[in-house]
Amino acid sequence: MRRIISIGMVALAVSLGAAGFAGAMMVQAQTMDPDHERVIEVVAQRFVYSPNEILIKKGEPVLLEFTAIDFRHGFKVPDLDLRADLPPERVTRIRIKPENVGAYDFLCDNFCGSGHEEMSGRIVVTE
Ligand SMILES: [Cu+2]
Repeated sequence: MRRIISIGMVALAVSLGAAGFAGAMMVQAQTMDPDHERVIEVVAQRFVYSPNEILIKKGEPVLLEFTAIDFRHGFKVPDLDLRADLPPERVTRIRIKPENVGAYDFLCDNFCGSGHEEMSGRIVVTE
């Protein structure tokens, strides 16, 4: 009788422990998610951004890391009210977290040569 009770207690302790562990994992996953930025590296050079299409989920925090190869290109997203210079000597970081679904064109707004007008791309935000 005593043995059965003690085995029962162990089983209860083990199941409570497992539940506690699973709970801790879920809490950790939930608390980590909102701050977890996805890093997207973008290279800017005459007269192209690569990638030139950037896919983001609505509400997803993203860190754009720009490396300009050959010129102080610009990065402008008129509809998101964003712009930055991209000096070639360092990485330029821009954080975005788009809250609305849509396609947002971006372009180079520092004149960089005869193909400058073609230097563009778009951010596509999906549900
Ligand atoms: Cu440019």
